[in-house]
Amino acid sequence: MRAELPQLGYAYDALEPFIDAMTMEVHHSKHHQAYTDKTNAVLEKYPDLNAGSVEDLIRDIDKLDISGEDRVSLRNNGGGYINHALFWKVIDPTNQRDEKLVQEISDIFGSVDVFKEAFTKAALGQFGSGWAWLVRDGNGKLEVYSTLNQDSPLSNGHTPIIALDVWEHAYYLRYQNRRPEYVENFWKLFKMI
Ligand code: MN3
Repeated sequence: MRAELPQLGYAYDALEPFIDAMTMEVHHSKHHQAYTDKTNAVLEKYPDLNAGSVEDLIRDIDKLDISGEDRVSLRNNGGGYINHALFWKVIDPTNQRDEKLVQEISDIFGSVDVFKEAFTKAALGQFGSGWAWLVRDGNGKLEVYSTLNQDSPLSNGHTPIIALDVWEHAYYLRYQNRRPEYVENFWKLFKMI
């Protein structure tokens, strides 16, 4: 198995003015490409690893029969690979409002606004580099939290639904240290709810 850099499906400038074209280009063609290449560097060492996808490997990251060093690399780079693949879909400007998800979020959190507050708090509260998530836990219940570095909810047995990259490389060119403004603008470009 090899990881392939997924195409965005939209132009680098499609999220202007909320996410600038240069950030999108560097984020996709440099950062995501690097996670892809480093994931493949580990996979090439283990041609017998029986997995259908990088998602499968990250789900089972603690059980894989690989060296400690390669496990760390796969957690970081394989995690980066799948997290960004989801992120590009989450921020796709052609997304439509998902009425079923809106209803489910309202049922669990009370309202979409209360959910947004909880998610924003997770995004701003993540110290250093990481991600904010809406996930479905092992029982199918929606939950909000953040993770450090490129750690994926899949490794917790959870399924990620909404992902927000809060690494500085995701916003620094336009927002510098103003993460709150970046997160506020995420809600303006986000079309699923
Ligand atoms: Mn990133």
